[in-house]
Amino acid sequence: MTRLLEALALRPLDRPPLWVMRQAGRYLPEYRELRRRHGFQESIRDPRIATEITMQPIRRFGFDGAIVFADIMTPLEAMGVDMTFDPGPKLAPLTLAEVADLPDLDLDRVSSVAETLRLVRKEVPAEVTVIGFAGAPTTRLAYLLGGGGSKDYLPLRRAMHTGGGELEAALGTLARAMHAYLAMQIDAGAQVVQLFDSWAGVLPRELLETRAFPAAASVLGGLDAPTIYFAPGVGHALGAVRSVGADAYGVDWRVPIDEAWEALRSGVAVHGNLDPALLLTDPTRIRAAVADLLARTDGRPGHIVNLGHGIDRRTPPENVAALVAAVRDGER
Ligand code: 1CP
Repeated sequence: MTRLLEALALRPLDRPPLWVMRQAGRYLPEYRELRRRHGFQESIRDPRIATEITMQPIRRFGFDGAIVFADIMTPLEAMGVDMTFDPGPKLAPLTLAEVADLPDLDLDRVSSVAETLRLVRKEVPAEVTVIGFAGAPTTRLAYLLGGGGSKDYLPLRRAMHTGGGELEAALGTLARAMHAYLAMQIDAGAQVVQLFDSWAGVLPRELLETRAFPAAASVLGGLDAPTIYFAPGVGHALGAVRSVGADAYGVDWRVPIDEAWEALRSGVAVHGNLDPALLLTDPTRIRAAVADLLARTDGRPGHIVNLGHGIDRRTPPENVAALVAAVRDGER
C-alpha cells in the first residue's frame, strides 16, 4: 500500500504523507511555460499535456499524491454547459430549473480525464498515490447560479434558503453526475478521490446539515475507493460534517488541527492544515509551522499533511521545497 493509502486506512507511519491542493498550476514556472503554448481547457482535454502538468510537481518536489489535472467545472462542459476560464470559470448563469434539467453526464465527453488517469498511473513511481476529484453539488451550484466565482455567493444562499423541489432536483442532478464521474475516475486508476466543496462554508450550519452535506454524501456513497471531503470554512459545523461519510476530511487553516480532529471525532483521517499564506513567508517560518503542526498531530495515524486551501499562485517554489524538507526531516 502507498503511504497515502496507509494513512487513509489509519495505519501508523514513520512520517505522514504530503501533497498540496492545487499543486499543479501557476506558481510553477514549468506550468506557466507550457501554458504559453496551450490554452487551459486544451491542456485538460489533451491527456498528454494534462499528464505532463500532473507530473510537474511530482518530479520537482516528490509529493506523495498526484492529483489529476482538470477543473471542478470540467464535467459540466460534458453536460452541455459552455464556459470560459479567466482565470476562474465564467458562464451564463442558469436558473435552478435549468440546473435540475441538465442531461446526465456523457462519460464519453470526459474520457480524456480517464485517459489522463491511466497515463498518470503508468508514470508515477509506485509509492505515489493517484488522486481523482470532483466538485461537490453545492459548490458547482454556486458557480452555475452565479455565472462564476464571487465574494458572497448570494444566488446560492437565496436558493438554499428557499429550498423546495427545484433545489432538491438541482442538487440531485449534480450529485448523480458527480458520482458517475468519480466512479469513472476510479475505474481509470484513481486510488483515492476528493470532493471539493470550496464555497459550502458561506452557508449557515443548518443549511449545511440539511442540504450541502447530504448532497455531498450522495455523491460519495457506494464508491469503490477511499474518499476525502474538503469544505473550507465549515469550522462552525465540524460536528456535523461526518454525515458526509468520507474516509478523510480536509481541515482549513482557521482551526488548530488537533481541535478540528477532536470535533470530527475518532475513526477518520484528516488532511491539512497549513495556511497557504505561510508559503509566502520564508523557510524558517515554514519549518516552525510544520514542527507545530506535527506536534499537534503527534504521530496520530491518519494525518495527511496538506494546506488548509489551495496553494496561491504567488508562492515561491523554494518555499514549497522547504515545506517538503521539513515534513521529511520530521520523520519519527
Ligand atoms: O490560468 C490558469 O492556468 C488557470 C488556473 C486554474 C488551474 C491551474 C484553474 C482555473 N483551475 C486549475 C486547476 C485545478 N483546479 C486543479 C488541478 C489539480 C491540482 O490540484 O493541482 C484542481 C483540483 C482545481 C479545483 C478547483 N477549481 C477548485 C477547488 C479547489 C479550491 O482551491 O477550492 C475550485 C474552486 C476551482 C474553480 C477555479 N478554477 C480556476 C480557478 C482560478 C478557480 C477558482 C477561482 C474562481 O472561483 O474564480
